[in-house]
Amino acid sequence: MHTIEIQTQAFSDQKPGTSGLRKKVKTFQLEHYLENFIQAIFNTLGDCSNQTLALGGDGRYFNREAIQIILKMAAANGIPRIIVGQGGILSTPAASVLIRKCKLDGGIILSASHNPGGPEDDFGVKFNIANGGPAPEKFTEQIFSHASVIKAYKIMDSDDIDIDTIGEYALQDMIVEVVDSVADYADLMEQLFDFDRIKALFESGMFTMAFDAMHAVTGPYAKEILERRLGAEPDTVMNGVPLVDFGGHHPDPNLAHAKQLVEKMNSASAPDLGAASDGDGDRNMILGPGIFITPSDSLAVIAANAHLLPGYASGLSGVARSMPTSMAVDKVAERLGIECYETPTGWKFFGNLLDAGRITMCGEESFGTGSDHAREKDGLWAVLFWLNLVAAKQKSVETIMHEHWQLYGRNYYCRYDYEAVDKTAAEQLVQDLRDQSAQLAGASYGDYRIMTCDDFRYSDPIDNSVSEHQGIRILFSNGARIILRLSGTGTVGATLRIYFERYESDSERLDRDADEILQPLIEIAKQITQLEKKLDRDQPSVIT
Ligand code: G16
Repeated sequence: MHTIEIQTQAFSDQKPGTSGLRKKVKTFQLEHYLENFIQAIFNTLGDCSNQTLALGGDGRYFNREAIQIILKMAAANGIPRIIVGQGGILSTPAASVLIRKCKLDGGIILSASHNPGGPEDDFGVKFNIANGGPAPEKFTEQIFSHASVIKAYKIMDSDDIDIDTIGEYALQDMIVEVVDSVADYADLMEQLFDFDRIKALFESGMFTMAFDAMHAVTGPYAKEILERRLGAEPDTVMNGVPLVDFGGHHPDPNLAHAKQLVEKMNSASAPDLGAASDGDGDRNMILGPGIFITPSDSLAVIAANAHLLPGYASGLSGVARSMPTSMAVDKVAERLGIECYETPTGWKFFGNLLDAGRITMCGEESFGTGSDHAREKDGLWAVLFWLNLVAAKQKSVETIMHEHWQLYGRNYYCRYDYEAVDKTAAEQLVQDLRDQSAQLAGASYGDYRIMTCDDFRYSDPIDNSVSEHQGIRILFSNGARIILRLSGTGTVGATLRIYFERYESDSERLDRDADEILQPLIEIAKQITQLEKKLDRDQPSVIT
């Protein structure tokens, strides 16, 4: 067993996006590709001899091979200790919890999140820092700089490590500790929520739920927490066995991809609560019989009711949402008299606010909700929150949502995604809009008058770093919004996301069809951007 130094050449496309580096598996399998990026992470860390790390992934195709390569490279780079989830499995929130609990210096998480898996599909690598959260932009920019000039990487010439058996192993001078992937995370959930109350709800025989793990990483977590610790029926967890290709499905918990669950929730025998999580367990979708709770509404409900749950009984210091997320949570913050921060898309932007104690909860329209218990969004946490809420209020999901709208008004909301469109055309469309923004202010479209049109710029209140070009905002005088931005997580061409929002406070108009309410805004967006012509698409790929 010895260290070898391999000569390599830089790849020009290793710039991390919204959440790490995501590429096709075939790209990661190119000779030196994964190794270059991992070495760039180690080079960014600098002196590795005092860096203890977590390592794990969502179990998708290439996870196990990548883990072995990373372990051998970590040992060769002088990392003294690395904690690996058993079988190479760690959900993204569980990795965040592990880094925080064991006071590690960071972690490497292998996941392309909700993107499909398998030999023809996606893989990803991201680095989380000591607070348990995604590395901030200045760190990922350094990774990219190192990756762009890399000439060599170090790796051990050694046998694979047994990552399936809990215990400690030596790889040259490095200790590899293989730990239970679920236990620490499940223990933390037990501290945050009233498990006795939830257990009583299940035991009452009056309540059932369905949780769709989508053959992704949350299967074992959900089985342990929902079925074993909380006593839910044994078949509560659907698709609970993680598969390397997620059973050929797209592990994205939304109305388009969690079809089986959606059908169940719209059937006559629907359970009382339906929920799903994604590939790496950080996203969530909440449903009641016949009702879909938008992620933005879910964040608002969670913030409004946090004081009812043990982990949050002392109230919230503040809340935050990403800019395209609906402004429903702003209304809650206003009533609670707490600050509501508006950040760019990307969980990494919440890290500083959470670390500084400015916020307790945060969320995004992209099916992400979380709190200061971790530094990642957390799918099962959100599901447990809703379960605990139903148990505490003894009310249905639908009633909780309707009562919320009655009190705060309703932010009708939806998102159109145009996936895998021509990258140059999509970038040009956004640029055209930027160029047009001054003329758009003051323009009227039927009842809608544009107040301002700008390109969102975020100045972090903690470290004063500035992030430019975070999405075009078209803001109307009646409070409605159209937001356009290019996704930072796709792997083919570009994905244009358009977000539509309109607030309604008239109690007679809270139960309308969102499509109908938002249709005028959708038409305005098409007219202003000429997207159908410019992108050669007459329909979005996904509507959420
Ligand atoms: C990641 C980020 C989220 C972001 C989402 C969508 O989620 O962690 O903060 O909202 O991507 O980003 P984009 O709109 O740029 O595609 P995940 O669940 O994919 O890791």
